[in-house]
Amino acid sequence: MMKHTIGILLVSAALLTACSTNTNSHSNHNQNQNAEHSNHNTKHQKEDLTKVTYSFKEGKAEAKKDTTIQIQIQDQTGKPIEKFDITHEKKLHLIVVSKDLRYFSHIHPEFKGKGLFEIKTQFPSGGEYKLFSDFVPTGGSSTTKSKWVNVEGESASPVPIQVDSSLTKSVEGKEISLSIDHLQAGKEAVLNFTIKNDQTKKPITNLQPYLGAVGHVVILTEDAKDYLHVHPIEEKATGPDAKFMTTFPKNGTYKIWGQFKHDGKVLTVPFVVKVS
Ligand SMILES: [Cu+2]
Repeated sequence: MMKHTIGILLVSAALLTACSTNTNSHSNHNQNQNAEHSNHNTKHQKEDLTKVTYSFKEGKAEAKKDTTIQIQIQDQTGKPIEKFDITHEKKLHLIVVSKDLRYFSHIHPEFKGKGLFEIKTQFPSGGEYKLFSDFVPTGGSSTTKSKWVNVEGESASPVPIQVDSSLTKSVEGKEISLSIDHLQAGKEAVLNFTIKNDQTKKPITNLQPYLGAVGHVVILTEDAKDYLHVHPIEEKATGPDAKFMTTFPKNGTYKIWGQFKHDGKVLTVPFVVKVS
C-alpha cells in the first residue's frame, strides 16, 4: 500500500519540533556574532508555511539496497518552492536516524528544481527511521520537517540508548572529549569538543572547515521527537577546541553527534547525555 507517497506531515510532532527549534534558535542566534545568523532572528518570527512530502523513488525502501529519497517542498497552496537560501553551504541538510538512534547519517540531497530534492542512499537494516530536513525557503524561516519512514528487510535488534559514563571517545584515530558547562533544561549550554590525536594525545590544531564552520553538531531527544539547533560559537576555529551553543528544552536523555573534518575526512562522534 505504501506506494510513492509515504509522507504526509506529522502534524503535531512537526509543529512541536518547529516550535522548540525556533525557540532554541532564537536564544542561540542572539549571542551569535555571525551576521548571517543574526538575520535568522527576524526570519524565525515568520510563520512556517511549507509542506514537505517524503517518498522513495523506487516505491519503497529496502535495507542494503540503493534507495532514492525524494523530498518535495511546497508552499501551503501546493506550489513547489523554487528558491532556498544556502545555509552551511547547502540548500538542504538531511539527517537520517534509526529508531534506536544508533544509525546516523547527515547527507545533502541534490536540488532538482520545482521544490524537489533527491539523494541516493542505503539503509543498513530494516525498521523505522526518522528523516529530518533542514532548510530555509528564500524569504521564509529556518525550517525543520521530519517524518518516520519504514524500511523493508531484516531489522537489527534495537540497542537501548545508554547515557555515557565518560564523555571521551576514540573515533578514527582521534580522541574527542566533550565538556558541557551544565546539563540543565531551558538554559543555554556551551558544548566544548576537544580533539586530540588518539595515539600521541597531541591536540589537533588544524581542523578543516566542515560545512563552513569548525564542525557540525546535531542533537536529538532519545525519542527523536525534538531536533535541537546548535551553532558554533567561533565558526573559524581550527581546534583543538570546537565550541557550540544550544538549549536543551526539557529534562531527559539526548544524543549528540559531533562532526569534524581533518585530513580531508569527516569523523562523526556520538555522545549520550542526561539533562536533569
Ligand atoms: Cu548538512
